[in-house]
Amino acid sequence: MLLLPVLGDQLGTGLASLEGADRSRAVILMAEVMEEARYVPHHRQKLALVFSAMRHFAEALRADGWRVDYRRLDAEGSLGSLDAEIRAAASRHGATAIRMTEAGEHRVRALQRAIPGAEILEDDRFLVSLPAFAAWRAGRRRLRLEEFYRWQRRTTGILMEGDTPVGGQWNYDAENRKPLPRGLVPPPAPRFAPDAVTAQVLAMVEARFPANFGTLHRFHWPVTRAQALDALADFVIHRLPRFGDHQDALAHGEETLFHSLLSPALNLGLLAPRELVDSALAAHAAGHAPLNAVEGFVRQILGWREYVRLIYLAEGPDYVRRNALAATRPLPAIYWQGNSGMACFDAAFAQTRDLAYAHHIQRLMVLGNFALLAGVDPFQVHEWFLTVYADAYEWVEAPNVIGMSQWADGGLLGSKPYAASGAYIRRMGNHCRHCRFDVTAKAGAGACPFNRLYWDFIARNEPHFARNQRMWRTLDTWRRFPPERQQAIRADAAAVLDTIS
Ligand code: FAD
Ligand code: DLZ
Repeated sequence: MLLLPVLGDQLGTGLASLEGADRSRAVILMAEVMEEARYVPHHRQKLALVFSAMRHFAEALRADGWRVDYRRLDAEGSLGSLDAEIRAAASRHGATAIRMTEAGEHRVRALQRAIPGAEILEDDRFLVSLPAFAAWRAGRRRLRLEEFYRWQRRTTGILMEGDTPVGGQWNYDAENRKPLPRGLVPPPAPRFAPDAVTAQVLAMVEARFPANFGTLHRFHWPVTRAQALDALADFVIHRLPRFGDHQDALAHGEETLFHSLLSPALNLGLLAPRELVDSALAAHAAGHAPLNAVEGFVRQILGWREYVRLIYLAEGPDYVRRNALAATRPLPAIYWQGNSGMACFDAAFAQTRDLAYAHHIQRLMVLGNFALLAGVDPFQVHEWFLTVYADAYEWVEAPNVIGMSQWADGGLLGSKPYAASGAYIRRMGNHCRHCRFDVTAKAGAGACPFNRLYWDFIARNEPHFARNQRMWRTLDTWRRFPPERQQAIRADAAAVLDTIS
């Protein structure tokens, strides 16, 4: 008998370990286990999503003729860890072989490798393999998304005409920074009402994880492949056409704008990245979505998503401990309470709590930017982001937090820190009009805290930024401030940091 353990984020039938297996001589093992539920105290919607999607996938496999041994967290005799469940199942079924698809996270990869005799296959649900990346990277002085992305555009031929990019430009970033115009109401994202399986899981999560972060009453995530395909179709029809224009926008009272909300389904394996890319390309070919939208979307999937995963894998398990700016402040309580008084921060917090979702600019330029400016320990920031989102898996979360957002890898992933004052937040949306802090004021109790912290962040990290050409102009501005102004800025930042807990 061949034992085929399938992890909770491997919920697609094209999985390498299932390909070609003889169903009459194989048993699939799926196990809900406390160790996975507790390695961070996941948002309760994340737990419900993973368990519900696992249960639905097990049913789909059975309907497809597979024998599935499904171990529920709330059943008698649950063993607590994936390796204990795999070893017990191997003995229960008299397995003569064990075959698995490699896990996404280093932690679970190590656990898989420790199972004697197990065959571990590369996870080919991604568009670029680690060996291909290693070969491309070899000899390069530095890594940059733009170069990786162009390499992938050339390799795949996606949005290419021969050797030139469709439309003559590699990216349309400059067109993709429009705030939401007054009167434009983004279409609501689809909501998938919980069925009986999900309702049972929601009750289990409510009962067993009462202290975890997040509310459950707005759980509407797709939990099956059919629902995930509906979510994709809905995005392509209703939101993709304006995805590019307002990709970087922030808007008060708008939780999802023109974003796809597909990352939870994609990261579980309910959708494949190529499906997303192809749907966007088809919409463009049919004249339904403009090039700036389609290219912007393709860049997120073919570019960023692949790039961050490969950096995570290549850099190894210690990556999450990098702290290039030597930041040590404990994560402030506002990240758990959402009572900062800053309209942008508290709005991002509230939807994180209620949806287990915030869009990219909220994560990067509000929640991440604040931690960066305040000098929060990047590992604590990493643990928070890994905890609070429905789409959070270390392979994608850690490079975004440690690398992109906190610049804790010293510029391996991104050329300069995503640090900004309140002026950026004001430019990209209308939160500041709803805020009790004054975004036009630079210092003092009533001034926007992003303003009060920005120059202190630059000053604090002067020695690091002196080595970074892209920061020279900013450093130069700081150095031209008269000493008394510099002192006042630093004292004001110290005062705001004292009040943040
Ligand atoms: P859209 O805006 O609709 O984008 C389309 C798709 O592109 C996403 O579904 C996602 O699969 C992909 N994508 C876009 N940007 C990125 C990126 N930077 N890295 C990887 N994939 C990307 N993404 C996660 O999937 N899990 C995480 O835990 C996660 N943590 C993040 C933490 C921080 C601090 C930052 C700055 C970004 C993080 N991201 C994470 C990336 C990005 O913010 C989310 O993928 C995106 O917000 C998901 O929402 P969406 O599906 O509506 O995305
Ligand atoms: C995220 C998660 C959770 C909460 N629970 C389980 C589980 O009980 N069983 C399981 O097989 N997988 C779970 N997962 C997904 C794993 O954590 C995921 O496979 C690893 O993060 C590796 O990427």
